Amino acid sequence: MQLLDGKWLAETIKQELAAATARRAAQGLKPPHLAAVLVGDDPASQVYVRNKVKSCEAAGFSSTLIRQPATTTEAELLRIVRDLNNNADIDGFIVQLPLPKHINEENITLAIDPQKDVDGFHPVNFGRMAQGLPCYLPATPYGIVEMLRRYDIPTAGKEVVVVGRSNIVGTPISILLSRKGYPGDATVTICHSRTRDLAEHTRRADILIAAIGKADFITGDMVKEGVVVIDVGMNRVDDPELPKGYRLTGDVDFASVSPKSSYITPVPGGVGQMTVMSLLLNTLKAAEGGVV
Ligand code: L34
Repeated sequence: MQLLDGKWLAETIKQELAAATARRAAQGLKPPHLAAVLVGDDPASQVYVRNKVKSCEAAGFSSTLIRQPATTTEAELLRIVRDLNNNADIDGFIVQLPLPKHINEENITLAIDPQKDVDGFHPVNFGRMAQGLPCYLPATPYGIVEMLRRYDIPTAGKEVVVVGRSNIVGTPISILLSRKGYPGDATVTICHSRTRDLAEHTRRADILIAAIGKADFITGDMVKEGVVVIDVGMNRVDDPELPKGYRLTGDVDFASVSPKSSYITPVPGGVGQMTVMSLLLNTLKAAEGGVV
């Protein structure tokens, strides 16, 4: 079993990004500038956005964090989005999800200028991704393909099983891995809450991608020997013995699955780290003239 070390890869990518920023500076170009909008005080979102801002600093990027109270109205948030669309100094921006229930996430996503949509959530970017056109790839799927690429894990002809069909992970990663070329050319199965006999599918997987949102859901008896496991889960489980009061665990039961796997991502230190780096890679592309 070999760990797919997201933390180490993220450090490597940060150095590459810092070098790119330095090359830009030598040409008299400004650093890439990312803005993030954080509405409310969801504790996990605070951590994720903080990691994004810190990574910007490490890569020499500029960043702007716009914090809004949970009581922000949809109209107010739409105004912030439009201001960011029109702000020539900002290369790309994101609105961290989830949003408070009284705000319609779809309306917000649709209001973002696709050229600045470094999350790749706008239907224009999603559609371009599905057709293999230049686009901003959504951060988590981008992080996963980048991880497969940098660890030289073959995908052509492989059985990939994706568990979960969300718009931001399950659906786009299944499209990316079935597209022509590398990392792609795989035979992809998407499983979800209505799948009959989930384990029958997961046991066939050469590459298993778990994006369900249920702690330790995939167990050792559900995978075959030699499987490559990508754990997208980021679950907080109460643990009063720990200083934080919780521990972080993925959708995969690491203890029973890791002995059977050839490669596996840890949580934390796996896919989450790559998600943050993908956002920065997209922001650099945006600063270089965009892709849409
Ligand atoms: N708009 N909303 C928007 N874009 C995104 O790309 C996201 N996502 C997901 C949630 N909402 C979003 C993220 O940023 C998930 N996500 C994310 C980002 C970073 C990390 C995890 C998920 C991360 O840094 N994970 C660390 C551990 C963090 C901790 O200690 O809690 C890790 O090592 O996995």
